[in-house]
Amino acid sequence: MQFIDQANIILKAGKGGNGIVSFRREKFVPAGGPSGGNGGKGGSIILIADSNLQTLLDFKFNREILAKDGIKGGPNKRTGASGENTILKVPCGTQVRDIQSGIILGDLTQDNQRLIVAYGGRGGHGNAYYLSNENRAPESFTEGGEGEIWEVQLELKLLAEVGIIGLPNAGKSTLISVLSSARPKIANYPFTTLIPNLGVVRKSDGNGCLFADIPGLISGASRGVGLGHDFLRHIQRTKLLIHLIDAIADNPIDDFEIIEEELKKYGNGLIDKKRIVVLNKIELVDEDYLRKITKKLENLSKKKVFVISSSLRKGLSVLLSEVWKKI
Ligand SMILES: Nc1nc2c(ncn2[C@@H]2O[C@H](COP(=O)(O)OP(=O)(O)OP(=O)(O)O)[C@@H](O)[C@H]2O)c(=O)[nH]1
Ligand SMILES: [Mg+2]
Repeated sequence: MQFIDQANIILKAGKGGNGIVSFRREKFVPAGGPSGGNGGKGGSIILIADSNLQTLLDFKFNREILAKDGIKGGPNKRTGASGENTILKVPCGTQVRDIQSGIILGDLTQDNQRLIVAYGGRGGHGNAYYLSNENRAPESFTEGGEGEIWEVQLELKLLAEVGIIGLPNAGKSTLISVLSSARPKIANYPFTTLIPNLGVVRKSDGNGCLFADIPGLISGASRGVGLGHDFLRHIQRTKLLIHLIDAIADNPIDDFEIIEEELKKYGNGLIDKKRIVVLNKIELVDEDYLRKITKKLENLSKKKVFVISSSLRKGLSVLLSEVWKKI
């Protein structure tokens, strides 16, 4: 499945129903008064966040969304029925932006949070509304108002608190699979993962914390090379990054610097995110070498470097306690 995290849609709210002109015609009442009713309101378009949804896929093929028009007024001062509202479910974390002005109309982060985007038109007045002492038989009425039309961009930003980043094949998917119940594909070649995987990691108090395995970061990602640029956007909302480095890479120090450089170049404050630097696959290198690169990385990053083996599940609890401390 393709990972859709942006969709442009047009929302057209319903038109209000027209008011009508009519006069009472009753037996024994020679000149009935005006009785034209008002039109009903047009339906609005309302977005609701739903925590069961993960993507904006539903909107890819459904670009124009309508709400029902209000019904025109009836005789005997009957108001027409309002048009039904259209309710659109979106994943939690969807931001709604007006394309024309660029203004953010709302940010749907909580389950069930609602945002009325396009308001339905008001109903028109029937001639009964215009009855006055000066005019006992008004023939005026108004048409229903047009519904609002908004062209909006929906953008889903993952709401993971912790992002796992690193070059392809560093072991990001393996790490999320041993920490959570996520079961992403794992293989010994780069670009196995094409969309971010999410997994809930349990703390000792039982509360969950959402981790994301962010794939596709390579040199040039911040300029749009590869898939990584799309995913750098997701990183913006994480509180903490785990920067995973493959200890058996040709040059783990260069690998570290490549990712750091992309964070810096992307801007948007990514380089200031809290980070934990982690060397993975440590059972495959000898201790002297491990000590040497750990030291180099610590000097370079000015942070304590954690060493783990995801496959052997070594060093994970020490790493997690550091994560909980940092968020
Ligand atoms: N020996 C060893 N192998 C590991 C360890 N962690 C991951 N691997 C292996 O490294 C390879 C890549 O792991 P993935 O988890 O797919 O790596 P990734 O970072 O998700 O890679 P992409 O999705 O391509 O970006 C797989 O063959 C894993 O089995 C580890 O701690 N020790
Ligand atoms: Mg992967």
